[in-house]
Amino acid sequence: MHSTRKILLASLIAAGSLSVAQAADITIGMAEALSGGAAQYGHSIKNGFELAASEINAAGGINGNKIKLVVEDEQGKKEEAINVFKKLIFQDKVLMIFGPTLSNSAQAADPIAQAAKTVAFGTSNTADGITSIGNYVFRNSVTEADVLPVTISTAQRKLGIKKVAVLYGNDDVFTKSGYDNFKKALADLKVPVTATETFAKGDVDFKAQLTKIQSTHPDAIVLSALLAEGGPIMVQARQLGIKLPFIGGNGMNSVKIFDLAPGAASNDLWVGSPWSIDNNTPENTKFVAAYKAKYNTAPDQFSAQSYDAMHIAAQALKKVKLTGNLAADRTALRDALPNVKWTGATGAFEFTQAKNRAGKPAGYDAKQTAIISMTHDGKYII
Ligand code: 1QQ
Repeated sequence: MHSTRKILLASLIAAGSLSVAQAADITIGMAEALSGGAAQYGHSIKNGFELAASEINAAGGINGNKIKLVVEDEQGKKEEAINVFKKLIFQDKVLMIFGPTLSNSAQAADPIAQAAKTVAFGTSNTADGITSIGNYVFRNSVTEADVLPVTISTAQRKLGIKKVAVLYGNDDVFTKSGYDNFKKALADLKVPVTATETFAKGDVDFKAQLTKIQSTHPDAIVLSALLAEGGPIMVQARQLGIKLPFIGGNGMNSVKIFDLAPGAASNDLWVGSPWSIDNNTPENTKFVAAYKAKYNTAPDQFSAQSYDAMHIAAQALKKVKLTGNLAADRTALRDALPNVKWTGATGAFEFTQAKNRAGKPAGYDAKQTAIISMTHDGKYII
């Protein structure tokens, strides 16, 4: 009996209808920026995924199958994100992909996943329109459109700002979308803008823009930037004697700013956040303790969102009866994901359906009751 079964299994494998790897492991791709300027975010994101996967595997995996992560560095570049997505989808034959890190890369690479009917799940993509790409595109990152109006109204209340200057990167999908949403929030809340200045990826000298801003006497500088430029911008502002508060978006919501703009340079930076280390729910307390034990450093919102995303995917996977037919399994996972409800480190979570540009149902956005908090000199204020 035993040997007959073995022969049957062997012949099925030979016929290509069953693969040993699929029976034993659930292979998930992770495409994040692990080198270059955006690696400041990518490593936190990777840590969150790996922590959650190790917890899930230690608890027996998904219906007995272990999660296996295939990790790729997309370098924070859209061309590289496309390459890595192709490798994961067609060569590694992953069930789904987490990533990429930047919205700029997601806008380029997610259409590859959509065309291959493979889930692309972003945990840090906050620009408008990412999930409009299609119905295999998901994210649990709370968008700039959701967060920035709260950031501005909180800054009005706590800082008493009456007028602001705006500085943003005009060649990146995220920084541009952040600008659009800041502009709208400022108009809605009737906060006049004294000056609007721009910069580009890779710029290193921001003194001309900052000097112009300074001459218009704003109460704060609204900044839509990634850390690679946002750090030097804060340093140079302080060198010019500009002591104004900075109000940032998701790109500035990282403790890495305290390394890039050391000491007093990063004082008075205010951001809205979907997560706070000080939120002491049972789920977050467990996450923070497990993260510190594994990595010997504190988590940030990027690792909190990737940690939750892995658990969200695991909930969907538990509902999927894997058949070994990759195309069918990828689609079954896509169909299961929208129904997941999960309370994790970032709070209660569910998805809401996005629309594509023609107004038809497309991918899925986080519908999260965000904990809006603000970092200020390294401390969160809830
Ligand atoms: C985006 C972002 C960045 C800050 C991710 C690291 O929010 O590109 O959408």
